[in-house]
Amino acid sequence: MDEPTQWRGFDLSARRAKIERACNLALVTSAEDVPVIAGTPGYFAFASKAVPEDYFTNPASMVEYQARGYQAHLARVDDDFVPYFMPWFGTGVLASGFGCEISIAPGPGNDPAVAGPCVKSIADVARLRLPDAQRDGWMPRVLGAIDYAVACNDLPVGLTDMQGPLDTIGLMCGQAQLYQWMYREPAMVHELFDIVTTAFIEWVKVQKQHIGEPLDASNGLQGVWAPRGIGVWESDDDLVLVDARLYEEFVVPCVSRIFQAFGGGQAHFCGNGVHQIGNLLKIKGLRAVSNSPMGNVTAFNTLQRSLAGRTALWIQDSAPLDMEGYYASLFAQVEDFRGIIVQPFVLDTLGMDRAGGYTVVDWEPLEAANRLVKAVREIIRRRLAGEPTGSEGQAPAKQSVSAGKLAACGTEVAQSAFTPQQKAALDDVQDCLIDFDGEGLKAAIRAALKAGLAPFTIVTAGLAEGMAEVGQLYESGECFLPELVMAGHTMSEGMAVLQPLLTTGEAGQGKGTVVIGTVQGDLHDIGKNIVKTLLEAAGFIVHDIGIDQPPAAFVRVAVETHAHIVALSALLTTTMSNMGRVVNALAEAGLAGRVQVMVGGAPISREFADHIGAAGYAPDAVKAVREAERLMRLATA
Ligand code: B1M
Repeated sequence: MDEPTQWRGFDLSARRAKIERACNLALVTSAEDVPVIAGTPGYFAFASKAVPEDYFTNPASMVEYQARGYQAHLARVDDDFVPYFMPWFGTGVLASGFGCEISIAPGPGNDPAVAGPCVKSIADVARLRLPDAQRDGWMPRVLGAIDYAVACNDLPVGLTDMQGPLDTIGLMCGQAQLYQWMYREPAMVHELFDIVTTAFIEWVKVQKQHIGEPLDASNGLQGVWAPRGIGVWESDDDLVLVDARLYEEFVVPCVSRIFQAFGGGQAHFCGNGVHQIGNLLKIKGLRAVSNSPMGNVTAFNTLQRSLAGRTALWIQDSAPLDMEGYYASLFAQVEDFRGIIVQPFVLDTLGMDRAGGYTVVDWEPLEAANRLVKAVREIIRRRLAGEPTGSEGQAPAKQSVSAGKLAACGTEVAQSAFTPQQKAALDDVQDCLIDFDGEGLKAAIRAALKAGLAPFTIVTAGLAEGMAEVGQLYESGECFLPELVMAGHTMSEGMAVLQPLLTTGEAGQGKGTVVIGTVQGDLHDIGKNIVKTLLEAAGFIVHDIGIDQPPAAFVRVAVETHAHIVALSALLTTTMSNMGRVVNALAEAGLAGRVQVMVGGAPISREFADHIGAAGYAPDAVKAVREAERLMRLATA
């Protein structure tokens, strides 16, 4: 690759040399050695103000928009950014090649994403074929944009968004389904990982052919120019959701294959992945980790110390509101700055608060970027000089796992009320649930019935206690989403035996009809699906209306199903306000008071729920069941 030494009069070689030294883990002796790359509104539509309407349909529009932005950035921001054209078509391009539909919410500030799974059964897996990049899904759009940029613009061209095998398969199957298959159909899941990994590698090769770049280097990986030896990146966000054993078995070999095909690579994830550090270090060809600590300083410190001197670490948060305070606390314990690249995204409309959440900002991004670069360099300078960073005495940032423990849910039943035989039967019920042994659970429930226990007692003192134990393990970080999904699924199998035996009075306790969905503009559904699984497992009738749902859809299904509760999920700060619109629409339809609204999702808080007039709120799926039960008690009081 013949790399230009300058672009539109801006020097690129000094910037590249600095990034290369960091990626090669060169010693850091001055703050100037640490690359700081402040991605001002680069390629996302999310939280951007001025993305043109035809951004995703007209390659010229996308290329010109980015080129204008980078030129303004280079003229005003004193950082280490190396510009390149990012053919950005959202996070679902590879999944779309396998048949997933892509959806894009109307209006500015929205990026394309997968609208729903395309692999719904084991038979669908057998039918999967390697995508043809010239024909399938959104791949031709990416190639069209690359071809246009290569032919008609002077920007170097990089790779599109590269969701890795775990994320892509999660999008193709739906994470809840994938996690069950990991336990129940491991051979088939291995096949899936194999075909998606092959497709991933082929897809990168095709892009590189069109770009004209070597396999083992790149003009751009997620905002960063990459030197020889780092030819690819993969987004591995879902690693925070799964436990280390599943990740090692299914994912590590595939990412190793990918990185080895391109000389080495960068793995990206948002959030706390401390439990996967051992696995990350087992990935062959891992040259860099890109992580958004999202406010979790404790997890960042563990990650940083474990990677120091072994791989580069690109720190990729959304720009924090309190730039000085955030980076002071993030770097307060860093002893070794080798390999660190500070690479925040400075969005037009949103910044990160101290807890890692997002809030609306009113800053001029280029000015904010300069402030950020200055703050980061000053803090690193102080650390290297052994001076205080200024974070001393600040409240500790978010801890890695919630310290709160769940009280056992369900009706308290005095253990002494049971005979030894009944006690043993209930223990069996709990053990089978915790072992995800559906058949064993059904047998244990039958044994418990034979021992004279009432069906409702088996639910509360057996299943619910077992579920509470899994919930505690989840909350303390000892088990992860796949285990929560499996426990919920196993509980549903047990409930199928008990359901017909529950008398109306018993069944009425804590049960009801729920309409659940993700609000308009939001395509995240992993959390919503877990909440649904656990509500069903607890005996609620749940109507799932899916993702990106307008207020009218919630109202219509609530009326049709005589729902007691409408449950709303949102993961984006930009879509939270759509929850309030559902509350208003229900009131306009005359359902206020008759239907309780419950809200949840990472950016949602009790205060926000109160603010929009939602009666219920839960921070996680385990507590969502208890909150739904509380709302039912309110409704029947
Ligand atoms: Co997105 N994403 N994402 N993403 N994504 C986040 C949420 C983000 C925090 C990442 C980041 O910036 N660091 C950020 C949101 C920032 C903000 O606005 N606050 C973000 C962004 C910006 C985006 C895009 C805009 C990126 C882009 O394309 N520019 C884009 C938006 C697409 C769209 O929605 N229109 C996007 C896309 C995606 C993927 C498609 C790639 C994928 C979603 C796949 C899917 O859902 N099928 C994805 C993922 C996976 C994430 C992260 C990595 C994980 C989210 C998740 O599923 N967590 C996330 C970063 C992170 O958190 N590490 C990120 C696990 C899940 C179990 O937790 O959903 O919180 P959660 O659910 C919990 C509780 O919140 C609660 O219970 C659940 C279980 O305990 N809960 C409820 C949830 N709903 C509830 C309802 C209730 C009660 C409790 O009552 C009704």
